Amino acid sequence: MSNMHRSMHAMMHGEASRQTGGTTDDGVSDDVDLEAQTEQWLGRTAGFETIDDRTGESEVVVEVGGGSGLTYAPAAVRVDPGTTIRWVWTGRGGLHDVAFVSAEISTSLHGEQGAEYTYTFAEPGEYRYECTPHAPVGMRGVVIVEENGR
Ligand SMILES: [Cu+2]
Repeated sequence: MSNMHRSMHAMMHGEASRQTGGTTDDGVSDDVDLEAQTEQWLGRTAGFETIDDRTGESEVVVEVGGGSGLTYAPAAVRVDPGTTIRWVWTGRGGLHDVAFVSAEISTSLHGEQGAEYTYTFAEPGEYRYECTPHAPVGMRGVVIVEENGR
């Protein structure tokens, strides 16, 4: 593992706050809020076609710079709690990072093939992230962590 991996993991550990929707004044539940937020997020996500169901897997690889280079691939994954996501830079599309929306944390920018970053999602929730330089062109992703595959 690189130093980048270790330091980022330490930095993120315990800090990647769960994205909770909260309860709105009109009584809309957390779940509905989260689904609406994720739906809106994915509507503006480049390369998004469907949420990739990866429940049952302990580790899932997401390409940073998938396709022509300005997407995460797959952009949306559904996983079980305790699953490790491994973001692997493809070397395509220039400099990318992985910046979580709900927490003031992000990886460094990398352009080189083979850079990687891992994070294990212990808690159920919907974790949206984006690439800082390419957010305006829809380089976004989401990790949906659900108990019992729902
Ligand atoms: Cu990017």
